[in-house]
Amino acid sequence: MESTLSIVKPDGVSKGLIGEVIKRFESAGIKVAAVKMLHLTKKTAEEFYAVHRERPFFDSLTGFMASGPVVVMVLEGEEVIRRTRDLMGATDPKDADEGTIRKDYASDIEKNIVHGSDAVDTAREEIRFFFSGLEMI
Ligand code: 3AN
Repeated sequence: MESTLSIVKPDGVSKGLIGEVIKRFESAGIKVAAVKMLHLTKKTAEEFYAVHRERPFFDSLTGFMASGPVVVMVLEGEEVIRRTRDLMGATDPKDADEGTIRKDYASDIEKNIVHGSDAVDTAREEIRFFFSGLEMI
């Protein structure tokens, strides 16, 4: 059993897609182990995306992530990291496969609706960033 962190980003929340994103995951047999809504500060978004600190899009990305509420969740299942990312589609919606969340709803590479951890170690760190053990089922 594997765990991952997913975020419905501010564009997903404002477009009314919280339920749709969770439905895509649950319909694939993925379990929601924890979920909450937050409005990140710019500083918290910068801490979360610290690996991208040197990238040219860092300021814009973290500003966007702090622009409205997000829904953060812990997902569980076999190979859930890869499966979640398959359901999300490529980072840039122009490259995303048909039927993926980003292909269907994302407007561009920054406002791409949803986040999913990319590896076991980053998933562990990202889950710990947002959730205490007590908050997980
Ligand atoms: P993913 O979320 O698909 O794992 P990462 O980890 O490479 O993608 O990038 C993290 C986030 O940074 C993306 N979800 C996207 O919002 C943003 N991002 C990545 N590349 C760019 C870019 N070239 N321009 C603007 N934003 C980007």
